[in-house]
Amino acid sequence: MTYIAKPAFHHPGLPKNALGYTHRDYEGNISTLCAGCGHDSITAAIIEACFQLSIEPHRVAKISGIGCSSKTPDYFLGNSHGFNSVHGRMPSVLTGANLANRDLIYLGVSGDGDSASIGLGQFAHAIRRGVNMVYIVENNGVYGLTKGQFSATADRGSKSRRGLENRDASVDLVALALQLGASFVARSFSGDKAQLVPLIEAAIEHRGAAFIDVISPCVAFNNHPGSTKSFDYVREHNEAVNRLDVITARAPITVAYEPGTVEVVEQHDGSRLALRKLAADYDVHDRLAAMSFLQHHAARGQIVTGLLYVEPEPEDLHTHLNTVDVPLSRLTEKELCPGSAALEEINAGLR
Ligand SMILES: Cc1ncc(C[n+]2csc(CCOP(=O)(O)OP(=O)(O)O)c2C)c(N)n1
Ligand code: SF4
Ligand SMILES: [Mg+2]
Repeated sequence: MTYIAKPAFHHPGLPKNALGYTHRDYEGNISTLCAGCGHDSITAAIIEACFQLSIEPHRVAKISGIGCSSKTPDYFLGNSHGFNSVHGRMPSVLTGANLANRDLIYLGVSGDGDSASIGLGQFAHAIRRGVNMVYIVENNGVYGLTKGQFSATADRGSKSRRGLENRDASVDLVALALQLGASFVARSFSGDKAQLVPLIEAAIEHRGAAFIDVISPCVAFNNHPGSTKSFDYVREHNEAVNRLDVITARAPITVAYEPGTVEVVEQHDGSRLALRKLAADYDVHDRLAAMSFLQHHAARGQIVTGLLYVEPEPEDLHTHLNTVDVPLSRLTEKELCPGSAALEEINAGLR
């Protein structure tokens, strides 16, 4: 973590959002990552998405594990709640926080080592439980922080900086998220801000388990020929299936579309996702087709990006558990201790 705070002053002419905040109000401390690291671009995309959505910073909880990627919450939303947890344990900490206070927006930030190796079980259970969150993996195919060992998402046959070949099969977190029942699944690239920002906005608006795998090149250890997570490789093999515009319930529709050029997905909170299709045959509501589409393209070395699957009416963990609408953290003694008569009735029902 860095403690180099950014100076608070800014140009008086900076654009403001609906809350009167500038981008500066969504920034954090100065990044200590390597110059050019893909993770810094994801930080910038998160700042832009929160600015665009006019989110009140105190309504966000950012939770991460350990790694260069997991350090990044220090570099955005400096006025939000934050918890830098233990390696691979972000999902369970986030699940617990979400259960205690359902009113916050949960932003889980993790790495491919953090989520696909030590934290794979944690990743699986948070997704299958439908925790209402935005789960971002900053995927560079290596353990950046510990000097570039292959991670579990490194593709078979890809090469390390020193020429060593990875012989193991790779874990595809997008395929897993689809299989585990995530209600919003996307893949993007840190070098494509125009694609990434609306995906993050849509994931924040989504009321269920939203997963975004962002290929994020590590310029220090995995940006060479032979790597399949380098800037050049991803640019050459990127197959975007759609482009997204997010129209929130709060903002008026300002974009005019030709009929038939977009599919508008209505979400239950009133927001709309306008999808401009790039692959004509791609259906974002067909989980099985998405899985097979991904596998077919991966076999040809292509990286499919965009919004890959979405459920417009998702259910989350609180629905599954039938919890009360009020955050548990705000329940008073009166609600928590309904008295001995109520206890007697429960006991009688168990006899
Ligand atoms: C329990 C535990 N085991 C191992 C480590 C050492 N360690 C720190 S970060 C890391 C991997 C980080 O990789 P990733 O999540 O991909 O993040 P990146 O640095 O690539 O962004 C490891 C193995 C640790 N901190 N804690
Ligand atoms: S080691 Fe890699 S992942 Fe870590 S800050 Fe440097 S470029 Fe980024
Ligand atoms: Mg990594």
